[in-house]
Amino acid sequence: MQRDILVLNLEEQMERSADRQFDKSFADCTDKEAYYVLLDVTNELMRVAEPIVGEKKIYYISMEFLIGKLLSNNLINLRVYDKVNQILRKNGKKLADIEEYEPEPSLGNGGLGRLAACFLDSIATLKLPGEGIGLNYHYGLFKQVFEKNLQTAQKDQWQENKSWLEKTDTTFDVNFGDKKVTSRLYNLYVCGYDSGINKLRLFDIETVDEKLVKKGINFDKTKIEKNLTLFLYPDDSDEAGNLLRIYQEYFLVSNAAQLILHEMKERQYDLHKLYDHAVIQINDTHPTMIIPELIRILVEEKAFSMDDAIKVVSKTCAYTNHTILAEALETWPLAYLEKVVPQLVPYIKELDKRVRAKVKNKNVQIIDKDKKVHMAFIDIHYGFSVNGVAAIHTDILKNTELNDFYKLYPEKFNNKTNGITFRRWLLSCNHPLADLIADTIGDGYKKDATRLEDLLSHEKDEGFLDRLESIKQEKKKDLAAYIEKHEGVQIDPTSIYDIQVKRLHEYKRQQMNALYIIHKYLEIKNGKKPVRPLTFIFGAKAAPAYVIAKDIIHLLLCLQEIVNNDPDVSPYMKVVFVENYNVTYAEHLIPAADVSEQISLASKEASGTSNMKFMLNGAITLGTDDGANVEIHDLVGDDNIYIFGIDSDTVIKHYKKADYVSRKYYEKSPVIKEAVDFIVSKQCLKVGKKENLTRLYNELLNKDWFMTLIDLESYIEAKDRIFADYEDRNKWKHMMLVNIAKAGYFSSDRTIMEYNKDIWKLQRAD
Ligand code: Z15
Repeated sequence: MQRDILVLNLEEQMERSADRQFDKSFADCTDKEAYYVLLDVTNELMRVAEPIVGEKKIYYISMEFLIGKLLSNNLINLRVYDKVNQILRKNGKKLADIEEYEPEPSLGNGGLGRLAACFLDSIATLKLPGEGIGLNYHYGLFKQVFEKNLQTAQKDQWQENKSWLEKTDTTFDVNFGDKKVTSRLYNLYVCGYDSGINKLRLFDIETVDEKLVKKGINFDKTKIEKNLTLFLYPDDSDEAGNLLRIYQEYFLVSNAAQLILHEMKERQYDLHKLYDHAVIQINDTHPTMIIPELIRILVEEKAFSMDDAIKVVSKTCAYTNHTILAEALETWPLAYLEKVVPQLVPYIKELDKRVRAKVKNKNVQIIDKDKKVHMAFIDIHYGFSVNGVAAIHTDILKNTELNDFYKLYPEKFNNKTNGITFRRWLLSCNHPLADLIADTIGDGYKKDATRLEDLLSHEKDEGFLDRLESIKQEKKKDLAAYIEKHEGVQIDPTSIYDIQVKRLHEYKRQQMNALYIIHKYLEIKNGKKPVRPLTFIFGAKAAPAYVIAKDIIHLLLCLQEIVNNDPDVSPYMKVVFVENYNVTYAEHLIPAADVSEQISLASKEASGTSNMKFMLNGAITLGTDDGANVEIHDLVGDDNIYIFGIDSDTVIKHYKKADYVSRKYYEKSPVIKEAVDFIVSKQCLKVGKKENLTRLYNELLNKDWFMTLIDLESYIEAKDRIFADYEDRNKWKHMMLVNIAKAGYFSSDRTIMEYNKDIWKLQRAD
């Protein structure tokens, strides 16, 4: 009721807020002031919305929640988006301009963090009681700045006095081996689409000292009281941690455990039945210490026997694995844990002892012979569910990577193919497309994404197909303007937009895309011009400590300089590496894409999620049969996707036999040789640094751990073919239609329904 009144009087609310905050009428507010007005009234609407409650709750614990800007999304989910836009128009304002002033909370690195954010949206939309538990980093993922064609990192200043965060009175003591800190809880309201409110709980400490930050993102790593929640770790899938990371992880789980047990007490639940009221989803191994921590508290403070504590906790915790890359599976030296969390060590040893008593196989022991603790193994032995994030990924876990565990606990293993929230990745970032779909098949698809298949009956509907094409064209124009504004580079909206955006990692093979660009450049130089201009767009951050990843960025920035400034070539192709790729940038890039680059080495990308976002927005996938690409391929069929390269079985065999020699491919193929050699050519060295380019060249020739060269020729073939097919406009529009129509499966609503059916078993709150 209260909500309805607020919505009815929205305009009045906005006027009042403008008057209170800025002492002027809303129409007189600058766009920045208008943002604070909308923030204020939207927060108010969320405060009065219905909380989602029930007997059992999911706690999604994660070191990362890459939530992105919240204004548009909250307006959509609160069902006031159209109304607000109407009021804005009346006052001579545009939401797009106002949103530019909203800082993006980049509290995650990439896929894993963004997935957590999509899941919160779907959990709330499906009216499942649940919350996210994470950290309130003062600086999110670093801001990327290019200098002399190199990546540099600056701190990301996202927090402002007025924000979506609600400061609470809840504080907890957190004890480390050598110090004690006090936490404070902040709430961020998560509203589902046309449903109720859940919360994201973000913990912080008050003693953080932002002055600790020196040049760029450097700071004193030893002053834990001052730096604990200062920064999000800028590592994605590898290069992780040290002591500070363990302090952060324990800070997270200690707070989570206290919050959960506090809620159980408030509701007077019997802790022996914890699993009837709480299910904890452990997002990668980062929050694994929640298991020994809960066992410790139950034993030491709640008079549980060790047996009972282990039983109850094991029935409460479930683990999601997001990678098979060995370097990303956390193993902490026992000595580190003894320093940071000595109170957990006896429990970890006890868990290890019980495994040793039960199984002989040394490969499944928690503490190995080098006294390293395998965090994933704690999750698998002492959680009730282990899931991978795409069908092929789960198969690899079962049959290869975690096979010894699968043989022990076949019943624990299950697959949950990732998904994305259509509210952000369609309704919010591509309104015209969402409207066209609603005009064509009704808006049932907004709550049941599988209804998108109804579009298939419009495959001969020329009116529809033409509108589809013109919306893509409109989005390509918008992106050209955005890129011109932010990068100072002009691109041609009639060219083909080929886009690869994701973290920079060798396994994702941006270097292969670079080699194609070199190949195309040389072809054009030799007089072979493409029928239509091509625009190659990249966005990616490299972990600051990941040297080769930064070298790949360097190469691409050098290519951008060479290609765009060459008058023989630039009319036919352009390269743009956008600076500081983040969720906001993704929302501009993805709707404008023609070709979606998903070219990881088969078996290495657990799932990928941008592949789904591109597909939903009508881009065609050029990819390997890896991660969720496999499922996209199955859904759209051979005719609506471009698959190339060796398959995952072949890759795994090469690793097993250790028989991949990249130089062989270089020596055999003049095309490959020419492209690789260009990296250290005079032309490249003129705009780039010898050290970086030579290092990358040598890496490709002597190591190439992710097998770029084995796939390069088949990549070139497939990519030339997809560009040629773009000219068959009817065929292309039909492919767009099929991709959009089949994207419904990748709604995170579907993913969450599966988590709930198989793992969480919560009641919907209605
Ligand atoms: C990360 O973003 C992913 C896995 C990790 O182990 C870490 Cl530390 C970060 C990604 C996967 O690389 C990607 O394939 C997957 O789609 C995503 O998690 C969400 O599951």
